[in-house]
Amino acid sequence: MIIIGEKINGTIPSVKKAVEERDEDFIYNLAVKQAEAGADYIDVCAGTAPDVEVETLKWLMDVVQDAVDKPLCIDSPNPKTIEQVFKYARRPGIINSVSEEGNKCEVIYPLLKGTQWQVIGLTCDNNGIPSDVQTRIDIAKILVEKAQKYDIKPERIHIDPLVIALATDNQSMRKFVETMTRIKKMYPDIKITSGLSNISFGMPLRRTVNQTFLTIAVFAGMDSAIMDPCNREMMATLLAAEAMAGRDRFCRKFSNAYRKG
Ligand code: THG
Repeated sequence: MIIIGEKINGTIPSVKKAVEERDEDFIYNLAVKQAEAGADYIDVCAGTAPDVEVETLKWLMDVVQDAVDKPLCIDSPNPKTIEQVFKYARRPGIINSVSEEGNKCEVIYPLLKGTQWQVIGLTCDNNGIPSDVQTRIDIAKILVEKAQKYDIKPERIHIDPLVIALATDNQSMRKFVETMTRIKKMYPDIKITSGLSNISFGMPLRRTVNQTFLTIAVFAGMDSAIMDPCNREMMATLLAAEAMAGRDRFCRKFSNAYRKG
């Protein structure tokens, strides 16, 4: 599993405060802790108003890159922001994200041409998140076909099928799995990613629901996860699910992580 550490996100109150106070130690520690816990990429999201987003994101990127060697996952809904901060990344990472909303692909894809950067593609467009599987697949197809024009191969693309809360649509998990399965059949080298907490909005016992989501998603073949690697229960669930999915020979990773003594 490719782990994208989600904790440096300005929508989390403690992070928002640290960002406003330019508390370098706080952000530095979040980066180090996530890297030590197993993050492969460190997501950075300013979560601020667009007028200060570039400045904020540049600061976050500098602090994280001084702290750890892990590549960044640059998280912004504004393609113009990503375009402006892109040059401050010291190594190729992941752009989070493009979609069929507005002109995102047209702004982002040219930046990635001829690089090793990867990109997350959300299956939504100007009409929002489709509730049906077929429209999501159609959007994923457009995102991949547009990418091909810039020599961005499917192996550099993570499709995020955008899980809808189970409390809103009781078929949401089934739709997620079907979307993932069909996209992977079309593009065997593509990666499927997701956040882990969207499924449980509006439900009690959210942690349990999120862990169950992860278990099923891993078993169904999810390749990357935007998650909190410092959440020990979630990480244990991940390793157990990978073992059950046949992705951990001799349960070695699981045993090495949790065997006593
Ligand atoms: N898809 C893509 N990008 C995304 C998301 C997605 N970026 C943002 C978001 N969803 C993923 N990031 C977060 C970050 C923090 C939390 C949830 C999603 C969060 N954190 C709590 C905290 O830190 O206080 C609790 C963490 C925990 O207990 O596990 O809720 O879906 N492409």
